[in-house]
Amino acid sequence: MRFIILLLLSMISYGSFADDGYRLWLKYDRIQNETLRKNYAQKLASVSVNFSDETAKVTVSEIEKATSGLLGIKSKTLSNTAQATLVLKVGKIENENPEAFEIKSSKNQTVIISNTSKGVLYGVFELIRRMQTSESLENLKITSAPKIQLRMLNHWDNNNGTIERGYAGMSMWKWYELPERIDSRYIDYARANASIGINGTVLNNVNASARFITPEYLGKVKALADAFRPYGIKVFLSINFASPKILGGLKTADPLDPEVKHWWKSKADEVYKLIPDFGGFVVKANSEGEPGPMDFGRTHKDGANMLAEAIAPHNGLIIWRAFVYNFDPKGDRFAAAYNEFKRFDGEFLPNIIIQVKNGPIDFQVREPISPLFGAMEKTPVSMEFQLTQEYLGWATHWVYEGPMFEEVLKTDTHAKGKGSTVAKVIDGEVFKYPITSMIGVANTGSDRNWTGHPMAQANWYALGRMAWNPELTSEKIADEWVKMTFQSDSKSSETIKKIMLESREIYTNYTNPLGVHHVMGEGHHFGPEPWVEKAPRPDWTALYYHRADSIGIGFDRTEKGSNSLGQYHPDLRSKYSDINTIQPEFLLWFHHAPWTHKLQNGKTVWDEMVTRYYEGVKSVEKMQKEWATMEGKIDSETFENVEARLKTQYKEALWWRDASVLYFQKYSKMPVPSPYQKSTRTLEELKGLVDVYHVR
Ligand code: BDP
Repeated sequence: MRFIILLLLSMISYGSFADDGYRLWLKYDRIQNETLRKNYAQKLASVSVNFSDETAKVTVSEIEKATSGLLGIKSKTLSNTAQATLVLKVGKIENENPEAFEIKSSKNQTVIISNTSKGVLYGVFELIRRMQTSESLENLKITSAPKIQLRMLNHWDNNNGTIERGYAGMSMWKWYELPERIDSRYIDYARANASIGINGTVLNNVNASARFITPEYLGKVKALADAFRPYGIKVFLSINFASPKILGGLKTADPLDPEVKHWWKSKADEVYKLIPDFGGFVVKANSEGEPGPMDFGRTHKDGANMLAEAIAPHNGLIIWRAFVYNFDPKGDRFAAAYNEFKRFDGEFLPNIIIQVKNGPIDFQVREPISPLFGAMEKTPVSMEFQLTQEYLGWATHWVYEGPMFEEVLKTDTHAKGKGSTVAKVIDGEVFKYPITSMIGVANTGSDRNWTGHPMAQANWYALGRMAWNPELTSEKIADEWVKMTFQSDSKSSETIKKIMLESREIYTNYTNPLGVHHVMGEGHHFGPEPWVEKAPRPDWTALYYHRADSIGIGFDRTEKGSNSLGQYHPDLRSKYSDINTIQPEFLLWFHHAPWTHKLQNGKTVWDEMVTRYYEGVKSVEKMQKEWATMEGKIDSETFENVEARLKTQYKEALWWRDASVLYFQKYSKMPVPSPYQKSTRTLEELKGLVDVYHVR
């Protein structure tokens, strides 16, 4: 008996409840504060809905889930609008954006109204978020409209169930079960996306198998499109440019060939016959070995325009990726995308958007912005961020990407004078783009908690929130996410938020200090391999980027070097061009700095680099200590999961630090400054760790 009482008592504390993370930020556990709960319960006691499409059903079902979970009540559905405490209404509102909504509340009634049912669904999620984050529902007068039209995830999923650069299990799409079986996970995926305003999903890898547009697969894609539609989510597919050859048996895939054009037109017709609201095609062409128009002596413009023409009668979109770089021994990969696309500005058809990775190289933990933002005045460019942590420690490093997104979005391109931030370029304000989009390369997989590292859910959340409003701060987003995900006491929430906000800089310090970049393991992209000097292509080595020698380190992109800096507007360029005034975080992106060069804090480049590597590792220890205080404050399963991953992160941070310092020391020939101690491991030992960790 005594044992049972003790057991029950211990279960009352948060710590004994296991939570597998499946519910993401839509946790809906009972709100502990009774006054608040009662107040909300009054406001959600009854609901009336004036529309009856499939979105209405899922909207009401979401309210039911939230109220029964958060409040412990079952809202009554009333047909009498005057009596309902919550009114959901499709009707005309001032803001013409079809996804905009208003929430207005008086003492006895809260009204959520939008031009479309989808907008109402977004409004409902906003209301639920307010309850989850303990905000008042009194006297609301909210109008919210997304600043970016297309807010999407791109899954790099293959038809065989693997995920390119996926670290959370296998693909969620069970192609072999589709179209007959709709896994309930698809619905929860759609709910989660809708809750943060994501309205598009690219189902497959940009390195695309042509199979996805065969009749067999299109039937499966249709089943997913049907499942997502009530949640306002459109599906897109990545296509293989050589499909007319691979599937159609044509001799060529030349975009100017009449038969090829015809093939794509009928393919587009076939797709839209099945899925009338299909979003469009994403194309990775002539990049990293993928086929493209250049295989036939044509250009990106020719390829994109041909497809755009094929899909235009159906209002489809071509999302053409700017991630292209051909190795030029005298060139600089940094400059490749700009060189390829800037010259065609204004020559792309109106249903084309050029999708640009945030930085000029490839999803490094810190990159300056791609010079294409601010350069394309007549062709819309969109933002591609990477949620899956390919270069950010896979699933064992805790990196909240919000601050990185924010840093990029706030960067001023100066394209149309001061204040032409990347956010304002991609939301269309600066150049009046007719189409706008932000995409995140998804970090989801079949793992029960979706993202492998429980904290990586926050990156998915942040992408959606920032795509809705690119001016939201990463701090505000972290605050929401923590409150919704953990429903923890305020002190614990603050601790988690603090770790999140520091985590990206910490990772940067022990992996890529002062703007070192592309020094990760070759091919698999895990752990340090600054010593890679040979690879299938020189611009896949680390040496190409860090250029360490007896004099110094870093890539000179000033006029004296590759002059890639010249691709920025002069006012942005001047932020980076002077080695004495550049922000140290970007130093080695733009300068080959002598090891002995003094930074503004008086330290040499070498000493500062080493300091950052060592302080980075120390910060992981601090993260561990701070996390330890969460024991018993949040559910035990998440607590233990993160605790264990932090141990691995610490081990790997030490690896990064020691390998990098020992390797670069071969060039600097300078001692590890006190109080830091030189590693007792040898460089050879550290090089071998990649096999110990089984990552290749
Ligand atoms: C690189 C990845 C590669 C992707 C490529 C892309 O290593 O797997 O296919 O990006 O974005 O970073 O196309």
